[in-house]
Amino acid sequence: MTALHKNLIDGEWVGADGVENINPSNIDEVVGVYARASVEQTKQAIAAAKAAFPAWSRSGILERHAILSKTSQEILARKQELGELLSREEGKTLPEGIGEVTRAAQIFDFFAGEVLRLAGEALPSVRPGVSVEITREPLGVIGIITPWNFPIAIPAWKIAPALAYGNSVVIKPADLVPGSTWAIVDILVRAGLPKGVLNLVMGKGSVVGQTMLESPDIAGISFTGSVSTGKRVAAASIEHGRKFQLEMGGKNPTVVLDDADLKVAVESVAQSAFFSTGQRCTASSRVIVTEGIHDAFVDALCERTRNLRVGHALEKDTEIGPVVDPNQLKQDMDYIAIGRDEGAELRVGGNRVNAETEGYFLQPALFTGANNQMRIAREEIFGPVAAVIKVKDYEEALAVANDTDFGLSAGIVTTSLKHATHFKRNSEAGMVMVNVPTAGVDFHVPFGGRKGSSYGPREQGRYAAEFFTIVKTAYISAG
Ligand code: UN1
Repeated sequence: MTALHKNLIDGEWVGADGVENINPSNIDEVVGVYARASVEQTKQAIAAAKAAFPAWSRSGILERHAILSKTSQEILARKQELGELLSREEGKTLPEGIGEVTRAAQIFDFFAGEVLRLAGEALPSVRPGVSVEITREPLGVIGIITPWNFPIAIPAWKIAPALAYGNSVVIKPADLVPGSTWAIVDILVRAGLPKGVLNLVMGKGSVVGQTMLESPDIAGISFTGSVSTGKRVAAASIEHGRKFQLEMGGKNPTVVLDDADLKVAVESVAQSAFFSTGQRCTASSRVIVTEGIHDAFVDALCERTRNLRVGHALEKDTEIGPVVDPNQLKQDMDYIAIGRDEGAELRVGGNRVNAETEGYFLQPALFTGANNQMRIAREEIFGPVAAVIKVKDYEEALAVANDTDFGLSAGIVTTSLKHATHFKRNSEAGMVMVNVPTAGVDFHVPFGGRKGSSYGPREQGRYAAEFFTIVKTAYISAG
């Protein structure tokens, strides 16, 4: 019997039954059984967070620092075990799983430090004898809704700043991958978090998420997920006059210019397009290549793609783990068929792969001869599928790169300082990558996009304060 992992509501672990969390590398393997919260339980969690907020918002900075720091240390000490759990529930390879767990530890460490650096501004008023103080205060109850593709890093980069700045939290992890979030909630509680400050409500978006959206007691929602759900978060939040922050899709370009170092270009594109099974909103799915390097680059990228080892996430030689579930696999396969119908040439992959265990294995698919009007170049697929688009020169490459509804991350591979500098300034993306992959970001600097990719303040680094706090301006006279 697999033990039931329960929800955490007002300091109590609650739940009588749950659903199985299945390993996409081996669908016969149950990773664990996880409770699903009801509407009533979600309401109780929100009420608990509301009740816990006044005391927590006034807690000492040393208490908050110590809890976040201890959490970071335990996550790091258990990175092998938690990395395996993550790889088993989500399907990314073990090195990617351990890397993501390490990132979560670093994020808690960063925000443990930020607690000690909370500061405001003091300045003179225009009125003699009066001074002005500008401080940041916590918002209240933060609702956190996270996606399945980064089961520990994204919960960490929302929970850590929320708590550091003195907010209480209700978190709903993705129904597909509750295990990693359950583990960090357990660690935070044992690190000394007072009851009610952090509440975990695993379960379905239509039940748990919807109850959160409808609650007048949630002061801010931080969401990462699909564009369609993001729009619902926005509409419901405006209704309640609440703050919201959305990270949604991407259709990230990588531009490869004639003067690129071929090896850097191939590695950068293979990594951006296919690693983590392409299941990153920062993945690059449009590869925009100028004509002078096009054929040599395509030959080298085809070779690299063909040789990518797809298999069980925990196997030593695996480079690309399985797709997360049957729905996502169907979406990937549908888009591969759409690409062919649209007239792009499927040069490598796109077929299901067998392994010793039954899982959702897919050989990364590379299209060439695509154009930017095709659906495979406009819609987010969220799988290991990329399309090469041939262009004449840098100017056309930049125009094609920017011709998209999204604007999260954009890469360029070039040895030209002139073009790199121009691209950095003129790309309509929130993050620009010069000679580095579009995916795989640092934990201490702002993360976020433009256009249809994001809404609201940036996440991560010191910029996280923009969302998780509210500014107060005080005028003080000695009287
Ligand atoms: C990364 O590329 O390192 O869901 C992070 C996503 C992003 C996170 C990407 N929010 O893919």
